[in-house]
Amino acid sequence: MKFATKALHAGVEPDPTTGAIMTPIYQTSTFVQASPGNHKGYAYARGKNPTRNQLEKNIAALENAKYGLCFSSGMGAADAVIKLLRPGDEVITGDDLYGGTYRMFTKVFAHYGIKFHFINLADANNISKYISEKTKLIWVETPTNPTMQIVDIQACSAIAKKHGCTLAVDNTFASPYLQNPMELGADIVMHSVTKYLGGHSDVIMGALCMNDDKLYEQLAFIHNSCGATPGPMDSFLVLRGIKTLHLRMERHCFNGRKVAEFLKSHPKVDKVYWPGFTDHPNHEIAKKQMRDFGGMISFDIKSRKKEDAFKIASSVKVFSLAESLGGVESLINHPATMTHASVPAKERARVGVTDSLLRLSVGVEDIDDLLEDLKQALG
Ligand code: P1T
Repeated sequence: MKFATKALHAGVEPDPTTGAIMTPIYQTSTFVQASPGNHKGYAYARGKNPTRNQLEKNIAALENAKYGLCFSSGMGAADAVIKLLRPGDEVITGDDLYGGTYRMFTKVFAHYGIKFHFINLADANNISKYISEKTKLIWVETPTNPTMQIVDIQACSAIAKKHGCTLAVDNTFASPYLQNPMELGADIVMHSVTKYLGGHSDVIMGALCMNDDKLYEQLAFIHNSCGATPGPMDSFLVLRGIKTLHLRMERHCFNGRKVAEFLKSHPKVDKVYWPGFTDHPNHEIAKKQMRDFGGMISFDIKSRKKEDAFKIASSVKVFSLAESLGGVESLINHPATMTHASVPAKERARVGVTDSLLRLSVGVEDIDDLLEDLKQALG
């Protein structure tokens, strides 16, 4: 089945009792048993819920994976992966990550005796300098949030396999429409479903996909035991959102390119971070592992003044100033004070997350209105 067909149909069956074409919202916490243990495959909804199960199958199909698990947030999904580790284990990850992921690694799991190395993964060879027998996990975000670095998934997978450690890829920025990390050798694909998969800024959710039976069993155990599972209404909304993922992504990519080109030629804009530019340092890798370049763009302004960045962020009329991304509506974000505020200023500066950096999630509105809006906001 091709992507567009899978988006609509994979894992989704008409309701067996009524034939309803839309997956019912099984708004129930528990399921009646004829005698103890004698049930129809569903006992308690933290463990299994039919609406959620259809969504899990659907997302797994989009990532060409055997298994999918949905969580109550992207962070809930990432949390489950780190819970595979033990005190003394080490993780190699990028130095440009979503601020919340960085916060969870440094402020929660570092206290459990897990060591995180935050390194520049734009050159995967850097991993060799930090890898040891203690390394159990390589955690990659690509494209990265917010500086749109591209990490070579295949190169990371070769290193992970050689050293017997797990490779997890946060595929949130690309979505399964643009990139399928399992096909490039990842063991786990993670999503903030909140973003492109949900697509309508109305749900917080996460997901993990994997092929390995043992890894699935371990993660499903953590999923049920720790309980960060989403409700059926949210699962329904995401199933509905995914039906147009391919259509939305086409427009995100089209609009993203136009906005990136506009910003690049604007006299007040200095640097534009977007992997579709031929002069992006890892453009060739992006071309190899992604189908297109998406609608996420960051840019720095020539004045390098925080006040000027704030003025732009507050002057937009079609774009909205808000955290998050991947929804149909265009958003602008000031990473240093919003999404990446928990990353220390020194660390932020090292990767280019300056006080004058702005990030755009380019939505699916008419491109003329988006360009007009940016033009007037930039002044
Ligand atoms: O918000 P949540 O669903 O828990 O997902 C966390 C997350 C994980 N990974 C990446 C790459 C992300 O971008 C996010 C969430 N990011 C934002 C809210 C943001 O505006 O960047």
